[in-house]
Amino acid sequence: MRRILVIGASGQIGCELTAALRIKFGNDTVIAADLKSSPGNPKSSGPFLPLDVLDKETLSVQVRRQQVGTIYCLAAMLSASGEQHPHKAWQLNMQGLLNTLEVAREESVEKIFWPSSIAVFGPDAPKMNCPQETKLSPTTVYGISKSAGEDWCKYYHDRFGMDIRSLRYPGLISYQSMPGGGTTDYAVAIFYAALKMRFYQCYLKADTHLPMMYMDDAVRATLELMDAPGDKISVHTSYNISAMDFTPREITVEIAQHIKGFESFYNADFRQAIADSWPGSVDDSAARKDWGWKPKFGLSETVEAMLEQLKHLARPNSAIY
Ligand code: NAD
Ligand code: AKB
Repeated sequence: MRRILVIGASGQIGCELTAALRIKFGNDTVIAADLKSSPGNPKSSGPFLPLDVLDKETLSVQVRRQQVGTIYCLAAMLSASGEQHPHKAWQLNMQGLLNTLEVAREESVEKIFWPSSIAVFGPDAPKMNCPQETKLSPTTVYGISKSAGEDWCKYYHDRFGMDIRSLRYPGLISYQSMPGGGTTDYAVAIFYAALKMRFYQCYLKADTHLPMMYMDDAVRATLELMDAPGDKISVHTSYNISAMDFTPREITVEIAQHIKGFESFYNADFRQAIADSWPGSVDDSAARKDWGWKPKFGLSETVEAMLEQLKHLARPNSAIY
């Protein structure tokens, strides 16, 4: 079997996706690559390659030398950091993808996964149940790079017949590593604040509705999409996928069911405008129809799972029930 290369393997998704791929295909088959290595996770022990996705020559040499047949290209700068460093975000998000696509074409890589985001949608898209096909018009550099990236993926598929698959992830909620510079990061930070301090200072307004997903569902969706027979894939830009959608007020109420007295305070910053430009929920019927997507975690299951995994952070006198 040709090997699997995960670029951006030390990030929020990368560390969990790499672990899941190693369980499925074996440790030595899956090469984790990143600028930096991740803190040791016994499940994710296996080869690590220091790699800059912007260095096309080295990427090319490694894909050939390591006999790579599948690439997961996760390296990117997310929405909030992207607005602080627009040119750096564009360079990493676009050139990183183009290097991956071009090396994959030159080295006959069989399959590529590249994540898009709900950030492809802008204020002109429907706010609720946002359809697969609609006017995108993103207003952030991150969203523009994801929208252009989707078109590049379709171009390489249409022109060169390459097998490239993609999901428009919503905000992802996980406990193994902290999220890196997104607008939806509050939905992770809130658990740490709830357990350690019993209050959370939120940078979004209380009624900001956004689509979200628990990491177990996101990893499973990725593996299921990559396993689907090629003739089931009808979307060659990127699939909408959905699991739950909620506001900061709603997740606060849900967490307070488990942590007595927990409350959030709201002080919106520049990330409010980013969140306001995105839909509150998306329609994932194409993913459900084409390759059988079905989420397992809603808001209450996610809150229970996160609190169970992070309960060691709770203050000794905290009442978690
Ligand atoms: P992250 O910021 O946690 O991880 C990105 C990783 O890429 C980091 O480990 C970083 O060191 C690495 N990286 C940065 N520059 C690199 C370079 N030049 N070469 C190699 N590696 C480099 O991001 P994440 O949350 O894990 O997101 C992964 C992908 O999923 C991104 O493309 C992101 O746009 C997409 N996505 C994430 C979410 C989410 O909520 N986490 C939602 C939608 C889409
Ligand atoms: C972000 O907030 O930037 C990411 C995303 C939804 O793409 N979590």
